[in-house]
Amino acid sequence: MGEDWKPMWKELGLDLKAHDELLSVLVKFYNDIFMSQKDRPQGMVYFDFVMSEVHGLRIKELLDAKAQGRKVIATFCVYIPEEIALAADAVQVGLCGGAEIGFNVAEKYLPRNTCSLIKSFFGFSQAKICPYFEASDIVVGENTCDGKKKAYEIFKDLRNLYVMDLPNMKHDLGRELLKNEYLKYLQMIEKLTGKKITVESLKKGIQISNEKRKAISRVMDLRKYNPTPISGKDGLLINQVAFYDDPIRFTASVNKIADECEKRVKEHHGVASKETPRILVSGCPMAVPNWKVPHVIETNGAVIVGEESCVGMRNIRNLVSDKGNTVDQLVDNLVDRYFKIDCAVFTPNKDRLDHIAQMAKDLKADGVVHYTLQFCTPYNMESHLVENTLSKAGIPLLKIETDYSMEDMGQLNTRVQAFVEMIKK
Ligand code: BJ8
Repeated sequence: MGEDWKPMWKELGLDLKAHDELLSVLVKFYNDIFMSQKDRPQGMVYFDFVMSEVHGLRIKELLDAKAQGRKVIATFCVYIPEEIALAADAVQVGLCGGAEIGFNVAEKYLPRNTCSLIKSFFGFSQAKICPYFEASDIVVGENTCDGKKKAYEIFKDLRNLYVMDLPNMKHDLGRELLKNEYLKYLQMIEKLTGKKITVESLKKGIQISNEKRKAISRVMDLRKYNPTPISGKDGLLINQVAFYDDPIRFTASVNKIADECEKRVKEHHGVASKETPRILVSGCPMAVPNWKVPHVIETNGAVIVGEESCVGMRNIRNLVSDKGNTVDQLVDNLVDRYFKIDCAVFTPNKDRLDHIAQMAKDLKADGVVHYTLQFCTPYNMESHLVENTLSKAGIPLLKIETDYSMEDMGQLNTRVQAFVEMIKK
């Protein structure tokens, strides 16, 4: 980090000692995992910079935005439409939740057998080490898995929290529920920001979010080529940064890297040889700095060519139409897109099974690694159906159930190594 951000962190009320420890671990982790990669696209320099300033310059930007009267909305789920925040000139950010930090504090509130993602968001906030949290005006939760749902009940006493209800089934009543929830949410955001959302402002929000999705999709689509122009770790990083960065600046940077990757594809310039086994990773979201499994895969002789995840394809698939003359029509368009998200909390969830098989085919994956967090019932249960689907399609699968600790690294390395050997051409 270029500047001394300590006064800013102090003002935000962070625990400076614990935060310093976190940063020193993260910097080492980042250097080992990302900077050790060879032949990365030049454009990744931007993402390295964003990550180096993720608790510095970006937080300063959020505080500057607040000083200008804008609000900061912190979210945990890709069902919360950024378009609405943008329409009210607010800033939407995803919250930290990818490291085994503050678990001792989190376990004072939550059972030990809670998934790492939930424990991590609790831990980060309660241990006072997440500046995004401290900078936010409101935290928006959602009624998805039981773990999150019940955790928010505890969390509401600790924070300014808004919880959105979500349907569990994709029928007409479910769609109606989602639309009502989005309309209610829109009103809440108007009240919070003091800004009226108009047809024009919502269209602008839709366009900004669509451009972001289109840019990420350009890069992700190029990974189908062999050799693939970008590593899985860098692909994941782009998907992760999407939740923190300014959307317009982010989109421009991603488009630049897409141009570079297109050129690489034309020149057959890849990050791994053509013979390298190609893997699609599917399952639970991987929030920053959860890079464990991708690192294990890519240091065991394979390359990741796609992420079937909310920090991946689920966040960018399908655009929102900006056609409509009323806010209500535009909210309908939002529902059209978001209702298609194939999160495992929905039942039945055949779309996700089809998407995994289709992605594996489109990206020419030699195998799929299904990644779940321990105690994540929706994704763990659904992995059985994923296995059946992929087995019918003749696509090899490795199921990994893990957490944020490093205790199973030895076992993971052995299992991934054996899987990579098996799928070698
Ligand atoms: S749309 S995946 S972001 S809910 S890993 S907390 S499911 S027990 S994160 Fe998610 Fe929205 Fe769905 Fe995506 Fe629960 Fe599982 Fe933990 Fe999870």
